Amino acid sequence: MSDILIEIKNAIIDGQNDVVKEKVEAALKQDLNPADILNAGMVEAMAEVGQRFERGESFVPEMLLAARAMQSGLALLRPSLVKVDFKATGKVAIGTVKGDLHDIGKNLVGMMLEGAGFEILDLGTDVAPEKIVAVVKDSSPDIVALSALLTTTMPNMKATIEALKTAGLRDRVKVIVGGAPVTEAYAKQIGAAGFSPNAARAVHVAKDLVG
Ligand code: B12
Repeated sequence: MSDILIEIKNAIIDGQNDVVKEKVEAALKQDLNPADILNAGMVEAMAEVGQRFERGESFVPEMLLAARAMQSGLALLRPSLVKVDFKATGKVAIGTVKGDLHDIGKNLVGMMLEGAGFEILDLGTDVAPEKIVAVVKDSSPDIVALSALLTTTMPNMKATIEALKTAGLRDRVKVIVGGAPVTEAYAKQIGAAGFSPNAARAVHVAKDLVG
């Protein structure tokens, strides 16, 4: 892995906002592939931060600083990731489920879908099933994309699908799900139309559903 990617990864882990910005800018100037900067540098860093948290070597403040540094880097990568290819059309309402505040993965999926030509309605984090029902009624998205990073909030994906059923809207929209603890098997079990373990594949899943 190139030195600059290692530097980006370490700066995110250490929550060094300014260093991340400087290094991501430098990497882009060196014409490094934005997908490599994202995956090898940035996403890897968040995985490492999670492992340290799990081992009791770092705590919520460190995760927050790393998340802030990650978001700064992502903002700089955004223009390269969102070069719109107008082939796909469709509207995606995306949000992190109720009780869950993790939004980095959701934002990335939103950016990649936007880059693939989808119109994105970003509902933010901690989105209750009733809110999704209201959005499907009022804005008629083709796809609802739900993110969850906690095993305790994953059941709110199921609750959202149930709420859509109860409101008689289940057939009007395709629900796709993702997030670190979510699996293909879980997606099937709750009746979701699609799942992806990452943002790049989420684009293919979404395109297949509207195609
Ligand atoms: C950063 C972080 C935080 C930050 C979040 C900041 C933010 N703005 O998002 C803060 C500090 C707020 C935080 C808080 C907490 N966190 Co936290 N956090 C993380 C961490 C380190 C990184 C998450 C991340 O951004 N990953 C990078 C992104 C790019 O990856 P991703 O989210 O998985 O997304 C990718 C895919 O999953 C997929 N995807 C994601 N969403 C979607 C949606 C769709 C539709 C599709 C198709 C695909 C898809 O595509 C994405 C891009 O490739 C993870 C560790 C980890 N390994 O996940 C822990 C982690 C998720 N957190 C954890 C915990 C326990 C907590 C807290 C409960 C801690 C506490 N005691 O307070 C709180 C809960 C707060 C809440 N109510 O939500 C645990 C969860 C354990 C579990 N099994 O439930 C983890 C796994 C850490 C650990 N190893 O223990 N956290």
